[in-house]
This record gives sequence, C-alpha cells and structure tokens, in this order.
Amino acid sequence: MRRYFSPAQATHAPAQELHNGAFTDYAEKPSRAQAILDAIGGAEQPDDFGAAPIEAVHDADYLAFLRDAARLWEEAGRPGQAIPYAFPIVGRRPLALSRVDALLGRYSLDATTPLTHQTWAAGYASAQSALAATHAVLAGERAAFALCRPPGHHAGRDYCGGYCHINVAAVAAQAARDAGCARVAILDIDYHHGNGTQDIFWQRGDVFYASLHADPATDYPFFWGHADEVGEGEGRGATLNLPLPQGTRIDAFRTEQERALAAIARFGADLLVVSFGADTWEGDPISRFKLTTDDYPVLARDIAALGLPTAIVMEGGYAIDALGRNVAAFLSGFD
Ligand code: SP5
Ligand code: ZN
Repeated sequence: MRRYFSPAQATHAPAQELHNGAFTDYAEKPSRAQAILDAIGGAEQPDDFGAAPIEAVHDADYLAFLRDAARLWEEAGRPGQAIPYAFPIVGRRPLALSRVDALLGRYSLDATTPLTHQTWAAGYASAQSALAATHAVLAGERAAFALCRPPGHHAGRDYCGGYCHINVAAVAAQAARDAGCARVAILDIDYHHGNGTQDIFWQRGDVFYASLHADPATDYPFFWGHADEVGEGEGRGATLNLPLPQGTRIDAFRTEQERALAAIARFGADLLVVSFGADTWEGDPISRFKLTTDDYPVLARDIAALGLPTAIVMEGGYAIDALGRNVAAFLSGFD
C-alpha cells in the first residue's frame, strides 16, 4: 500500500497541555509519527497540492489565524505557549478583535491544543499527505495511507481543538468530490467523536459521515457525537453517530462498525475516507476501549470488503510503544 508522510509534519511540538487542572506532557507528540514510520517501513513524501484544497473546507480568516497565532503571542510578550482561556460561547458575533487571546478563544474549541510557530506548516503538510493518499486512490490504488500527524477530525471549518488544526479527512473527502466522485463517505473509528468532520458536512447530502466513538456523555468532545445527531437540511440522514460505552471490546465494536458499513453501502459512496485512530487500543493512556492489536486486521478486512477505493488518514493513538504495530496491523487488513 502506498503511504505518505512529510517531515514538516513532525515540526509542530507543543511541550505541554492542560489536563485535569494541571499541565502534563502533550500527548500528540511528534514521536508518534516516527513510531508509525518504523513499523510500516517508511513513507513517500507527498506532492504539494497547494492551499486551495485546504481552503475548500476551512475559512480564510481561520487559516490566517493558524499562521499568525504564535507570532501574535510572542509579540504580546508572552512566555509559555499560545493557549486560549476565554471562549465566545454566548453567540458568535463576527467581532473584529485583534488581541491574541480573543483570537485564540474565537478559533479554538478547547484549551488543550497549543499553537506554535510550526503549527500551520505541520498542518498544511499533514493535509498534503491526505491529498496524496486520496489522489493515489483516485488514480486506481485500492487503498492508500496518509500518516496524518497532526490529526484532523476535531477541527471544524473555523476552529481548532483536540490536537487538530486542519481537518485532513474533510480535505480528502472534498478533494474526492472535486475530482468527480459524486458521493463520498467518511468512516471515523478514532476513540473520540470527530466533531469537526461532522460540523463541516452537517448540511451536506453528498458526504456521509459515520462515527464509532466513546459516548460523549462520558468522553471528550462531550457536546457532539450523541446518537440523535443526524445532520440537517440536505444533510439530514447523512450523519450517523454510534456512541459506545467505555470498556467496549471487539465484538460490540465490530457489530456497530457493520452497521456503519451497511449505511455507507446504502448511501452509495464512490470513495471512502477512513479516519483511523489507534486510541481504541486497550493500553491507550487517554482512552478507555479494549481493542487488541489482533482486532485491527479484522476491522480493516470488514472495511475492505465494502470494495470501495479507500484513503486512510491517521487520527489519534497515544500509546507510542504500541502505536506502530497497531497501525501496521490495521493496514495489513487491506492487503
Ligand atoms: C485526535 C484525538 O484523538 N484527539 C483527542 C483529544 C482528546 N482531548 C481530551 C483529552 C485530553 C487528555 N490529555 C492527556 C494528556 C496526557 N499527558
Ligand atoms: Zn482520538
């Protein structure tokens, strides 16, 4: 299988994140990428497809903010990392504010996603890997893998969060639409709900979004991913949320994934994007499902049996010692 990764993706490296009221090591470390590369035997550098496919799913003012945030933070004389602390939760009037803290709140979902001088370049490169995998599949590859780090599925059209800045799955799906696929499906099997992907396609009937994830009643991102969220307008019925309890093992996960795959088959997708998170693994330090390494090829074979051209993009997975073998195990199911 063709695999894509750009070294620029490893440059975004916040030191710490806010966790349970204190600062801890940032879980979404650059070493995640090296662990995966070591296990899958390296990856190709993606072509540069430019900013247009990113601008097709994100607002221009948000992308400018990603480019500028660390500089504005530094110019404000701040030590430490660019982290928001105030959020415009009561309405979102389009105020033309310029103080960095106002911008950070305006464009962030949470306070766990510090922005650095390298964030934009790393996110841009991560999106290029997703685009390369998508174009490989459009050119006839059965499946291709984008080692997307930073991940993407918590990022919306105009916000970052959950370690995500550019929504790589959305960029991939939109690129497939723009290349002529009439209908595209996204299957999200990261432990966390992909709120950003859901938001981006919420009112769209041409991109189906199906997600298996920890019940947001107990897990981040809390405010999205509940079973009654089905999309709106043209998109009504094109969002499928399958929340699962903490402790979920392969049998229940596989049964629910079959429901998602059946819905994708009924939708009639021409191309599939898989948002793959290895944070469903039993030893993940921030997650609470109980999948084993041997479960991943089983899930992958079920997905491959759909028979759709499939672009796989990396999302979460934080047990670095096991990450490479879990990703390799998943990809082996597409051979
Ligand atoms: C892409 C993805 O999997 N994002 C997950 C975001 C989860 N954020 C909420 C949980 C934060 C836990 N932080 C643990 C820090 C350990 N040092
Ligand atoms: Zn996750």
